[in-house]
Amino acid sequence: MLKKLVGITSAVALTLGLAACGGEETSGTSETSSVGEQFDHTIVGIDPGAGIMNLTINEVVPEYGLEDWNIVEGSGAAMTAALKRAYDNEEPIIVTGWSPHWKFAAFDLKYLDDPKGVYGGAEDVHTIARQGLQEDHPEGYQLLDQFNWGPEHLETVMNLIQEGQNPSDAAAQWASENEELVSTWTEGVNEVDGEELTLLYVAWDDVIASSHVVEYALESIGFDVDLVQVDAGPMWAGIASGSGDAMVGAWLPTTHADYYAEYEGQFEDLGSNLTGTKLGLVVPAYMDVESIEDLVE
Ligand code: PBE
Repeated sequence: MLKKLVGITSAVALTLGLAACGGEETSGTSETSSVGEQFDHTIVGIDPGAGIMNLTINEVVPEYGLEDWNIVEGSGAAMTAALKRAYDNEEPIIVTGWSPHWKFAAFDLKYLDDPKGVYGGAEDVHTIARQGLQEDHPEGYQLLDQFNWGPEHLETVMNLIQEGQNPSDAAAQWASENEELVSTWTEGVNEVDGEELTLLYVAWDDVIASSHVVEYALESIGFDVDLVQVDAGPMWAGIASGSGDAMVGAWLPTTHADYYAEYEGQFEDLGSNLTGTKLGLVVPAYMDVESIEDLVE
C-alpha cells in the first residue's frame, strides 16, 4: 500500500489512538506483516516548525527510502500522549524523539540506529539574543551569557514538571536545590529594579524547562520577565526582529541550521548553554526493530 507523504494536522493526531488500536493485532502476527505494516507506515512527529521534523521529512525519508510513510504533524504533547497510549498497551509506535527528555525516564525506549548519520551527532543548545540587548540590558545579557548547565540538570527539571508541578514551581524548586550552580550564572551581575525582558520559547518539554529556569534566575536579580510561547519559526523571527529579547533553545549546528542561516547577522549567538543532545527515531524497547534501515523491509 503506497501512501503519500502528506502534512496531517494536529486534529488527525488525536485519531492516533484509533490507528494504534488498528495495529494491535499486527504485533501478534509479526511474522506475516512487514515492519512498515506493523507500524501502519506512520511516524508520530511533532510541530512542523521543529528542526527534527525538517530533518525527518526532507532528509531521513529520501535517504532511507521511506516515501510511503506518513510523518504525522502534531506537537510535543501529542507525541508523548500517543507514545504513552501505545506503550501502556504494548502496541507498535515510532516517534521523532530527542534527549534530554523525560520520556526516557518514564518509558523503556531505544533510538533506532541511523547508519547514514542523517540526524547528526551530539549537538549543543545555544542561547540567542537580539541585537542591542547588551546595550539595553547589560545585566540580563550577562546572566544569559553565563547560563550553562548539563543534561542531568535539565532532566531533573523536566521530570518535576512531568510529575505534575507547574514549570515555574519546578524551576524554583530546582534552583533552590542547586544554588551553587545558579550562582555561577548571576556571578558579578548587578541587580536591577524591574527591567522588562521578553524570552521566547517553544512548547518542547526541554525548552519549557530551561526557559522557566532562566526566567527564575533573571527574576531573582530583579528582572520582570515575560515568557512568551511561540512556534519555532516565530521564535527565531522574533529574536531577529527584536520583538523578543532572547531564547535558550537553539539546537546547533544541525537541528536549527536553516533558521540560523536564514537570520544570520540579525541576532547575537551567546554560545552553548548545554552540550550533549541527541535526535532520532525512537521506539519502545519491546519493538523488534534496531535501525531506520529496517523500516523499509
Ligand atoms: N526539539 C527539541 C527541537 C529543538 C529542541 C528537538 C524538538 C527541534 O527539533 O527543533
